[in-house]
Amino acid sequence: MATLNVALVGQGFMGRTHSNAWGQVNRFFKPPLQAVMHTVFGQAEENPKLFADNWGWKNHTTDWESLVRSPEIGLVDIVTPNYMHAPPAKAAIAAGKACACEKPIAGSLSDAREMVEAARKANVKTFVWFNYRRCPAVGLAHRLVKEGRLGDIRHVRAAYLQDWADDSVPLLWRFDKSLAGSGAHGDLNAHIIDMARFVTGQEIAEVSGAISETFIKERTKTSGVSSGGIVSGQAGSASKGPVTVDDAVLFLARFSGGAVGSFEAARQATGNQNRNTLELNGTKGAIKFDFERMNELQFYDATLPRAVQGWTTIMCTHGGDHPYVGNWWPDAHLIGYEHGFVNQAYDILRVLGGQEPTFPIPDFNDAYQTQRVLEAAMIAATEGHSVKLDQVK
Ligand code: NAI
Ligand code: SOE
Repeated sequence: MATLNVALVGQGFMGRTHSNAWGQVNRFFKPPLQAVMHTVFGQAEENPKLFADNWGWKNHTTDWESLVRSPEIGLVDIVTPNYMHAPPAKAAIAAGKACACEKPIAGSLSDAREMVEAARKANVKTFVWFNYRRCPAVGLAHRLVKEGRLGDIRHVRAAYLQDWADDSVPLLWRFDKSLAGSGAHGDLNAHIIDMARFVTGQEIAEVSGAISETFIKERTKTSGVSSGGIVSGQAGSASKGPVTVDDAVLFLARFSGGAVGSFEAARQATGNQNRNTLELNGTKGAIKFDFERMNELQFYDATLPRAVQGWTTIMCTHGGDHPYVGNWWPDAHLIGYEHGFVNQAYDILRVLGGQEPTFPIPDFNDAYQTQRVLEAAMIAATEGHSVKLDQVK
């Protein structure tokens, strides 16, 4: 069986999910290439040896620059903070490697553009981990829209609401514009912009009515490295520093196919812990997805006689009918957060092995389209006017 040597750059929260994905994918799927967990990079103080031993990486290093150029590596997978996506990605691409990168593709539109350009010139395959596309319920929503079951899409209602960022949380990299690019916007709106593009099959053509707010203006400084979660183990100190990103960004959008939509990303939306939702209303039907109930898709079939129209809850856990789940457990045995990443690892291996992915998988250019929407919304929020996407390059 042909193999692919994978290098992982970073070992924090996403380092753990991606390690789990590369470790599971060969067992649950039959990819055309078998993933080999070749080498993980971590910073010295993170103890990369311990991480490698725990997750099954054959080797570990504290030198990412040599790793991403190593002739032994076939795919470089990047799970560092947003400002640190472009440097390893460009180095890997220049060395002719396929490259997978966490979302948002970059902290800035210019970094994203350079990454796209580098990949185009080198003609290498690239991937971005918009993992919610790989939830079976989201895949089913994409399929229903494509089959015309919703008719013409009129409304898109997307919100990604979390509530972890109260004032006890210290000044993580996620609150620093120079490291993250933006706050909830790039972190969460990036996901729902991508999901909306994926499920509707439409591009966002214009953004307006944008609002950005930072409720907590300073936080206690922190030192040390990621403990593998978002905030756990990150103690603050006595001194404070400024928060330079948003806590919440909301905006409206017009889609290329005529739909209108709203987007909301928030980190202090008390009561919503990881509530990533998408609702579409079409001329023939509607769907609702909520990641807090990720195994379910709500479907409303408006072609049925009025007397029996109503929301149907579909449990997307049937192998013959729903994507990916047939490779996991017997029908109706639920899956969770980590499975989306394994499903994506499978589709990456399919593409690199010359096969079609289960569903379209975002490459750097695709993720750049999402980054343009993020940028348009920031311009709209800052300058107070609508922005047409063809003005944002
Ligand atoms: P984290 O802080 O837990 O881990 C970051 C890793 O990068 C650590 O190993 C750290 O040592 C390393 N790192 C930091 N600065 C570095 C530098 N200058 N040079 C080399 N290595 C450096 O961060 P987390 O949560 O894993 O996020 C990483 C990326 O994954 C971000 O782009 C984030 O937006 C994305 N993410 C995506 C998620 C998804 O659902 N797809 C979920 C969480 C994060
Ligand atoms: C924190 O907001 C976070 O981990 C994001 O970084 C991820 O992208 C999202 O999927 C879950 O929440």
